Amino acid sequence: MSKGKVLSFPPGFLWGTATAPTQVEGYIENEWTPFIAQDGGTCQVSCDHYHRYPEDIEWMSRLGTNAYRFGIEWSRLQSAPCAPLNQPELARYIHLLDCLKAKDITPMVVLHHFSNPPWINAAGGWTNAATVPAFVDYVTKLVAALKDRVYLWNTFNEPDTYACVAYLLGGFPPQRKWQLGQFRQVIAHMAQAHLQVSRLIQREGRAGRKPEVGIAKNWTFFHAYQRFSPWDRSTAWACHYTFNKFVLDAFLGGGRRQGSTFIGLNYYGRVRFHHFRAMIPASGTPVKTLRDFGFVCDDMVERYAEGMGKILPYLHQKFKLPIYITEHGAASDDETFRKRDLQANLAALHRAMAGGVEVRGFFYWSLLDNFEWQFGYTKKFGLLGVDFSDANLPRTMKPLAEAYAKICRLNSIDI
Ligand code: GCO
Repeated sequence: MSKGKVLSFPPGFLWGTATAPTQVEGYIENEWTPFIAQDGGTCQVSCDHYHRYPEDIEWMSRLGTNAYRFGIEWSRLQSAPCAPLNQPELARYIHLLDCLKAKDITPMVVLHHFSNPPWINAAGGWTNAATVPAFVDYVTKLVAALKDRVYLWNTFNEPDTYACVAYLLGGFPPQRKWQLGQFRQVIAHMAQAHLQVSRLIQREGRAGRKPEVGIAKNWTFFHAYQRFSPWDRSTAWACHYTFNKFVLDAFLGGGRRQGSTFIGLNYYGRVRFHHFRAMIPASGTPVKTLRDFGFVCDDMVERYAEGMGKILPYLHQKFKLPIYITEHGAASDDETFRKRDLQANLAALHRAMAGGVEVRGFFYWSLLDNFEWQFGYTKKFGLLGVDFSDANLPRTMKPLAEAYAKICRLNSIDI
């Protein structure tokens, strides 16, 4: 129920949407191409954003967004280590950037979002130290080609999620389990690559304004379901240590902070542990069971809007860098629930900003219903629905999209 209060955001605040190449483009040759998700789906066509980005940009404009966070797929641009960039593929991304510009939509380019060229995977992916110079070579060429059009660069999307799900939980290719050493190697190599390319971007990049660069860190709160259970508490602590603390230190600890001009925060909610079990739908506990425990969840994790109000001041005080919410969203068929979730999270965001945290933009995950990795097409995060049963993949506005369009247009929320 609205209390009739309006919370305004500062002029120039970026209101955007976010996607990732493997999740929306289709016609991609990377480790996900042969991967069959739990629902039998593959990323092979997905939303066909590869061909249909002009139409999708029209939708963004209709939504009133002024920013778009999307990935550039390395496997399209280089066929071998240090190869020159594939010119037709580069031209397609340049055209996409020009279409955005024509609609006054600011691009934020993601350089790595859970996928690698096949020749990188064949050589051990990010467990191999040689991937670092290969990535630096790629980014050097890409930045030279795009620097007049792009000033916002996001190097790695959720390195913690990638390394964890690929090397500890076995959900992403190469589907390894409990390889803690490899998990740490991947993080260490990505952190080295981040430092090298972010120095390069800060030195080289120019798009009429100073380049900005940072990672997107997925922050999840890990809590014990029973506050006094030593088992639940130690599991929660171990997850917090491994996925939040260790990863933030690797990328931003000590002098490494200078490598970033911002922090990208992907924030969805929390995971509580009960008898060593993660009490979230994404780990297989049904939403209905969780409801009986009194949890409020979307189809993935527990919602925890107050966490948005906690993590922002924490990151601000610790790193003194501006923040972009590079992802927030909810997967559900219940649009009323999604609207409430968005409103609660934006209200917490607004409070944090009023308390002095500099947040420059918010990107809703996601523009489109899409290929949600190991879960396939069952998790509906889109502002726009996509009918995957129709070969034409028609897009339609969901009620949440109307609500988000109003927020973008007015640069404010009603609570
Ligand atoms: C991630 C990614 C996105 C997901 C989104 C919803 O967090 O895994 O950045 O690719 O689709 O977060 O789970």
